[in-house]
Amino acid sequence: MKEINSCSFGANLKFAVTAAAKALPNTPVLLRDQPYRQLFHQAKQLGCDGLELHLRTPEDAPAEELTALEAEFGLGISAVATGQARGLDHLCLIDPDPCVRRKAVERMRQFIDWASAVGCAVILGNLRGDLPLGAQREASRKWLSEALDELLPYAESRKTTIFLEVINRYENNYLNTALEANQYVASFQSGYLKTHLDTFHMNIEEADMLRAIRESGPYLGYIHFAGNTRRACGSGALDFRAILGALRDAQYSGYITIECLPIPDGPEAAFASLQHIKALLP
Ligand code: LER
Ligand code: MN
Repeated sequence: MKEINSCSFGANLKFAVTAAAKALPNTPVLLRDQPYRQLFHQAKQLGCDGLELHLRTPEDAPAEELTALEAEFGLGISAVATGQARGLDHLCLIDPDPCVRRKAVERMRQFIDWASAVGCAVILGNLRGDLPLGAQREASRKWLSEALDELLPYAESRKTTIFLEVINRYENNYLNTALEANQYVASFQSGYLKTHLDTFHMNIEEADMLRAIRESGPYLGYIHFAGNTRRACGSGALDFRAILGALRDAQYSGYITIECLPIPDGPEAAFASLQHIKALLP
């Protein structure tokens, strides 16, 4: 395992912000409702290394246009977030209707193709759906595993990683802790499935957030930062110096993506968050 000392830890980290040309209301998307060029411009002005794009479908963002913008602005796309496919198209990988499950898998394949073209990862969060009560509960778990059994070789063939986001119980009713997600990720034995943590969700679910981050080390692919109230980092009770220390201990070297609510507005919340976090870097 490669060694990361405190100096190279800070230097290796990259920062991104959440962005969408069409954002859903009340979602933690900071740069929103503008053409892609303007989203890139704003991310650059904020001093980011990249942005995380939230899409309903890859058809809404031609890959050639986005790769050209990445080159022009010298920014990366950290990941594509897929939750809009559930929110707007009601797709779900464990829907009782096999046609809906098939459409959800196909949408994930399209996202993988798109991510492979622009050089980013694919986030699997709300698209995994909620487990029902009763008899279909175990079948639903199996459907998620079957979907991943199909998607992971495809992702591997496209050299594209899937980030499984750990979400709090009020938004998704399973895979709510880092330990559950890490064990689930490990069961697939694929280098293309990684755990994705989010400080807002962890603050609700983890008895010891710092320990959970440290113990996620080998599985951790990605992390969202927000304050405990989901407002800007530094505005609440979370100790981001300690969180950065835990990420260093976990030998994390990926993106830190700011995903908080756009309060008072997106660029201001992003700026305050980045300023707070960067000042704490070793
Ligand atoms: C998405 O990254 C997330 O954290 C969810 O809470 C959004 O619904
Ligand atoms: Mn998140």
